[in-house]
Amino acid sequence: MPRCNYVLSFGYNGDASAGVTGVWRHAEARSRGLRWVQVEPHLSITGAGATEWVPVRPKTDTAVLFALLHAILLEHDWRAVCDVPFLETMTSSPYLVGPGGYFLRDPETQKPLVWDLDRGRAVPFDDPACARPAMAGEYIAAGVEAGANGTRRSVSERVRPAFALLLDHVRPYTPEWAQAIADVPAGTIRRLAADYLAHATVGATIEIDGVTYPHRPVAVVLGKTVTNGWGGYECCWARTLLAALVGALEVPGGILGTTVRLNRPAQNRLDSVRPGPDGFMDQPLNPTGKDTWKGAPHIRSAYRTLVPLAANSAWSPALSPAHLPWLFMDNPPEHWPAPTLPEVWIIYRTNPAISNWETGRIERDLERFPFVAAFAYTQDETNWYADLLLPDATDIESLQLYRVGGTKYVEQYWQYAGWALRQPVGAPTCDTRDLTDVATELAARVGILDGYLEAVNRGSGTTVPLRGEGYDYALRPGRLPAAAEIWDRVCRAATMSLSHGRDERDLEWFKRNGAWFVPFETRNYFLHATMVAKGLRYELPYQERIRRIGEELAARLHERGITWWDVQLDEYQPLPKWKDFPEIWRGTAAAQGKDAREFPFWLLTSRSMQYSWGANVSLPIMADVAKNVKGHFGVMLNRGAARRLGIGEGDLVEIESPTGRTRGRAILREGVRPDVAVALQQFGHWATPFARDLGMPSLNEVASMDLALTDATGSGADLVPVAVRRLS
Ligand SMILES: Nc1nc2c(c(=O)[nH]1)N[C@H]1C(S)=C(S)[C@@H](COP(=O)(O)OP(=O)(O)OC[C@H]3O[C@@H](n4cnc5c(=O)[nH]c(N)nc54)[C@H](O)[C@@H]3O)O[C@H]1N2
Ligand SMILES: Nc1nc2c(c(=O)[nH]1)N[C@H]1C(S)=C(S)[C@@H](COP(=O)(O)OP(=O)(O)OC[C@H]3O[C@@H](n4cnc5c(=O)[nH]c(N)nc54)[C@H](O)[C@@H]3O)O[C@H]1N2
Ligand SMILES: [Mo]
Repeated sequence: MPRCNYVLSFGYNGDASAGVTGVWRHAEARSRGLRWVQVEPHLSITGAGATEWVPVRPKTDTAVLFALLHAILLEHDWRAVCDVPFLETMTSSPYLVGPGGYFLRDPETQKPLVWDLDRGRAVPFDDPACARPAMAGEYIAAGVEAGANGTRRSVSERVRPAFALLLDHVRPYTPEWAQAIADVPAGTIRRLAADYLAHATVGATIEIDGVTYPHRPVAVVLGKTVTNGWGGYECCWARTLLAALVGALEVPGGILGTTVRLNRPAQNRLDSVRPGPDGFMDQPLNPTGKDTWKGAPHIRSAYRTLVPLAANSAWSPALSPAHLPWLFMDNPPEHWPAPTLPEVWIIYRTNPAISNWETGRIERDLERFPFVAAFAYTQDETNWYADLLLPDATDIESLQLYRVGGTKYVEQYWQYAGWALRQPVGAPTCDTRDLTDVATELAARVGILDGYLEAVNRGSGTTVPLRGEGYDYALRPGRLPAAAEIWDRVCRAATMSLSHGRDERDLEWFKRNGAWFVPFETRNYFLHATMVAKGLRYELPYQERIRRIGEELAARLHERGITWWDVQLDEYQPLPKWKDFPEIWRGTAAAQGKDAREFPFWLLTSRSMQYSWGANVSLPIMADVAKNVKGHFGVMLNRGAARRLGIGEGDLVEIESPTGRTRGRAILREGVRPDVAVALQQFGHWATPFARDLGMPSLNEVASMDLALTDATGSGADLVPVAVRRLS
């Protein structure tokens, strides 16, 4: 955002969801002339501040993105408008693809081959003498294709560069085709493509901290209903490719990542750039080989078994299909471990009985759990089912040192990085304990204290290893350290590691000063220079590995007789295709023996700046602020559509899906598509004080938990086909 001039946002609602930093950055950028196009079915807070609102049909973003690719690649002269040197040297574009759909490789070195136009023959991708690799055309070349499960196949026939396959791939996706699907005029799509290219300034450079970078001030950003569920993979591929086409990946002005979540080391993006196979930046996927696949789920959400893309870091469980265990509780699928009830279920700072889909099912299962313990500061819908309620020491009653600065969060981009302390601001109001003390004592009582202390020494839960070069604050085995002692050691290790041994700050220092920083150079924002220095490429546009792991995962699952993940397996395509994504959600009706035409609206959700998930819904002051912002507290409907249904402002309406019902007051607006209804955040509380009196509808009461709505990455999306009617 500090350097971007043109944003195409598909449902990214950053003026509500990106915190005060995001709002401030957007405002600063607009005042220096940033253009922001919001493609989204309703006019969100972010759309309201944008240059233009494009009201797209829900779950059809893939079509618009594919048509943008079509317009750029086939209606413009791609050699003139794209960043061809970037595509040639930093992507898989020139890699030759054989008839089997795998890269053509040198039989000896196994390196992927490119076609050298000057020498008229295939050479390894990293041949320094190859100045002009072919991007288009068809060539006769010999080599091997390395397929799934170690298969090798010799090839001596027509092969094509990946980029040529891309050109063919997007040919059917014309703006007119997209218009019919997404309800976005073909002319608009063409104009957006041209504006995107005009703002990309391909060829321009900028100097930052003495380093010369490409300057590509354009970005395509995606919101969570677009990146999640069916269509998410296709949208992520298309938007990253749109960046790659103009060289706007990880350069000033373009798309940048935030904290590393899957690749190690987790705290340093530049160091996480490492060589992987075939000249690409490493991206470790969960193995799918016959001897390496994790056939027995090690965790109920089974991400190492079903989702190679989720990798295996501390963050991976958060990306995993966490609804599957709930879904399988009653109807376990074939050839899968029999479901068991958790003997003890401990819940802390989450409220699945409100925030998960199909909340009724969650509650039925909670009733069956033999023992539920909840840390809580107020009653809520999940801890209603607890056998044991433990008063929690909340954020202002307990200790934690946490990372701040750098590029840690979306749109943060600080010139400093460091640590801040959260600490008690007064005496506890009741008999509470710091969760760190609870964890330590639990570890001791179940007999794993030393293992627990060693995990803390390694940095588990804090991200700070307590041993490092020139310091050792490790906890010794056999003794129960108090929370303050643990955090004192974390404070010292955190400051010593970030200052390379120059500064040691203890807990007392942090209690007095609050936070501690070192400079964070702007060049640390961008991976580009590191990618160039290490000679690495992005695995785009052709994702050979996706095809291979898809075939391998299919083989592994089928060897076990598992066929219920077959639809998900279809998604492993090296160049993803359009599927009728909205139809997947409409299919819920038929599965329930109902007619999809009875549910002509889409119920969507959107973030409210005033609410943090459901964490502060019990605070009257938040409602007091929120009621001044459009959308609180009811269901937003298009004014004309409401009139046709006889619904007036403030009328009580019922929202019905094939699987459930919810109700709320109508809020009429022009800024909602006529086929859309919007209910902010996750509400529908019945136990949480104050929130239970707000009368907000709940999307999760009408959403269904369903394998058919789960994509290959194990995710679903917060949207439901519904009927809307007035209640008398
Ligand atoms: N204030 C506040 N900030 C938050 C949070 C919070 O609870 N409160 N939660 C945080 C978390 S955990 C998350 S995941 C992020 C989410 O942040 P965002 O991804 O920005 O998410 P939302 O506002 O939930 O959804 C964005 C928009 O998606 C649109 N939408 C729905 N369906 C479609 C579709 O098919 N296509 C398109 N183009 N748009 C669609 C809706 O109109 C909605 O306005 O926010 C984070 N920030
Ligand atoms: N309808 C709908 N559903 C959604 C979404 C949506 O946009 N729409 N978004 C989805 C997304 S992206 C996410 S990330 C999830 C988030 O959903 P959850 O992770 O379930 O988050 P919250 O609803 O905030 O639940 C937090 C609970 O912790 C309690 N709590 C708050 N502070 C404290 C504290 O200090 N100590 C203790 N012990 N408890 C505390 C609150 O009372 C609240 O009940 O929701 C998902 N569900
Ligand atoms: Mo989220």
